[in-house]
Amino acid sequence: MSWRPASKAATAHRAGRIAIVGRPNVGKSTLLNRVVGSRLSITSRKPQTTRRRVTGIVTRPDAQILFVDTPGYQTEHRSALNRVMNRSVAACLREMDAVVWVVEALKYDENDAAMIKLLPPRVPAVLAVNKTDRVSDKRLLLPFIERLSRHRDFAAVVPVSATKGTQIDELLDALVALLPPGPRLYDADEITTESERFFAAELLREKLFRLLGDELPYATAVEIGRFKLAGGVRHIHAVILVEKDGQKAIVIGRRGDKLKAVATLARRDMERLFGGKVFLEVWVKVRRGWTESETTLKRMGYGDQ
Ligand SMILES: Nc1nc2c(ncn2[C@@H]2O[C@H](COP(=O)(O)OP(=O)(O)OP(=O)(O)O)[C@@H](O)[C@H]2O)c(=O)[nH]1
Ligand SMILES: [Mg+2]
Repeated sequence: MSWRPASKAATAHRAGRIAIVGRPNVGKSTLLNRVVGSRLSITSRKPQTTRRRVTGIVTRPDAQILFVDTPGYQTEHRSALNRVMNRSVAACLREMDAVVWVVEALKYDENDAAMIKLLPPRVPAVLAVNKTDRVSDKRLLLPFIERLSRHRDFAAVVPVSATKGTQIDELLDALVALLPPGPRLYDADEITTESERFFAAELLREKLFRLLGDELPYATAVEIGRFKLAGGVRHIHAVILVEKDGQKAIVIGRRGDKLKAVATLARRDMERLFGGKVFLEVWVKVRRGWTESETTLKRMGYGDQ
């Protein structure tokens, strides 16, 4: 039994799930990393970096939010992989207490339009206008926001900058207000529900997105084989999959230079995230047409989250 002042009793603790959705490249993963305060979700300058949902946990005294970063929703590219990614966004929306729809300041295209149509009317939505640091004349934001607000009755509209951290607390306050009352679902110090295996594969994929040319990242995937913790060291065996022999040669590079750079950068990030030494072995293999076969994608674990 404890006595609490009336004001505190009135603000019940809240908890729930919030999806971060939007077209590719608007900064959804950067936003997830910003709210969680850790680099959980991989990012790059190239669209469609995120392929699977990534959950990050934010714990405040008044609330616990499970943020779910999702693949960018787009309708131009129609491979089996793209279909699976789009389906994953649509499926996840049904399980959410609220959504934050991310757009890029002053940019609105047909993918944004397709995304907003997908938002279920019964799920409350907050509009986050990201990359405001790029807008020198902030007066331009108001007509842009007004235009978007015609599409839907948003619970709140918050201009933010995920890279600079501007207005992030305002965004979190607006989102917490939409959550149902309830206790914490996870311990206060937990930041994710994903496995170390998942992060190992993703960190390698991030380096492929960052170090390879414009097309090749889209033909690559990463699978983790052996993952063993022994004597405080993680021994990780990873395979980079490509679609063609020629692509394999490029990923490996002259005298193995490219592969070495990819593996070194990924290993350093893994060591930082896992807080321990990593011994990483990486191979490159050809799996023909993996982006075009739903059966292969299913076997690879895509789309079954
Ligand atoms: N200037 C600026 N750039 C940003 C901001 N947020 C993200 N970016 C950049 O935008 C690019 C895309 O960011 P991501 O977080 O990977 O975008 P995403 O929406 O997750 O993209 P997909 O996973 O491909 O759908 C990266 O180069 C980020 O650094 C921001 O607030 N300001
Ligand atoms: Mg992303």
